[in-house]
Amino acid sequence: MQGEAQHIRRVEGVKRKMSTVYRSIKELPAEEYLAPGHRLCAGCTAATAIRQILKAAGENTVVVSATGCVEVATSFFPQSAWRVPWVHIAFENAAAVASGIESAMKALYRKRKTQERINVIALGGDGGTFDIGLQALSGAMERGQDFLYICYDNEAYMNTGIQRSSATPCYAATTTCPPGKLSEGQKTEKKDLVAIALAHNIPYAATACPSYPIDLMNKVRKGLDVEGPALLHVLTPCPTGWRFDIDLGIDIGRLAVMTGLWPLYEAVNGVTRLTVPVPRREPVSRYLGGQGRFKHLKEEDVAAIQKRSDLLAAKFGLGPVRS
Ligand SMILES: Cc1ncc(C[n+]2csc(CCOP(=O)(O)OP(=O)(O)O)c2C)c(N)n1
Ligand code: SF4
Ligand SMILES: [Mg+2]
Repeated sequence: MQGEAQHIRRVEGVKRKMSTVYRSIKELPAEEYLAPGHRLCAGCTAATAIRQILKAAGENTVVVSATGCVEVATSFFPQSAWRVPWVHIAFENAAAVASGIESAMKALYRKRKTQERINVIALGGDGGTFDIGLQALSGAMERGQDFLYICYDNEAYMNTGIQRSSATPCYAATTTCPPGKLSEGQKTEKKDLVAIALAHNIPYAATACPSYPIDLMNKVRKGLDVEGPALLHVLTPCPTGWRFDIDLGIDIGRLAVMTGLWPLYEAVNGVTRLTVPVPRREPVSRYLGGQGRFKHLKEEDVAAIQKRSDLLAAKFGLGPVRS
């Protein structure tokens, strides 16, 4: 009952303001807030995701960045690729620092020392979110901080050499779960980050992928416009760690969605809705076969992953597998 009461309180606090809704690529802002010349790998879809996120957020935005590929490769001293105010903090405290900024701005506004209402975005990789940053994120969501937390998920600790995280999917090879005689790669299932966020009764949480830019950017707008905490979980295929050709990242992201392994959905005030329909699923073998990290899989491993897609399809209302 206490949880329900808290949820109702949050829902009543949701801003009534309508978000900007982008319908086509032509409507997207031309401004670029991630400068070229950063040092992310060629073909890195995390870079594509950050471009899309910043376009949707606009210039009135502060980004708080946990360490990881995006942070180290965009802030090589004395340069920075960020054209919005940007703070680098430690691995574990992105949500805590974002909370401080949001509270300080709120206090300045209340005391009439500023008229500015800024977007506060905390950004972390899967290691910085699923593992080491989860406590700070949980605290910020529980306190009801008005910010958007974005996890860009390349499914391992890429920046330090492709070590597994609790977002690495079952059976994937990383340097700390290499396949061999005694191992078939990652042994555990990926945590459900959106479910964890929703267990905090937050008003908005969603999945996204830069292969679907309009969907991603509309979700950024909604996450920023809602009052209270919002979370966006973005799958960002990584050519270096997943071992595929650098021109294939967007296709791999599309296949993650079209195989049903990465359903695109949003939960608004506790009501979940699929945002990109999948009337016919592709078999998961198409997604797995394009990536070196799955090349050791046996037939039964692929079947187990197909089963996972079937469960997700039943949960989110995706179509049957294309024959
Ligand atoms: C407390 C702490 N432990 C370890 C590190 C080293 N470290 C820096 S980035 C990183 C990996 C980050 O992984 P993830 O959050 O998934 O981001 P990615 O590199 O994959 O983009 C690690 C382990 C650190 N900076 N601080
Ligand atoms: S290792 Fe992967 S996530 Fe990191 S910069 Fe390279 S492609 Fe991007
Ligand atoms: Mg990572």
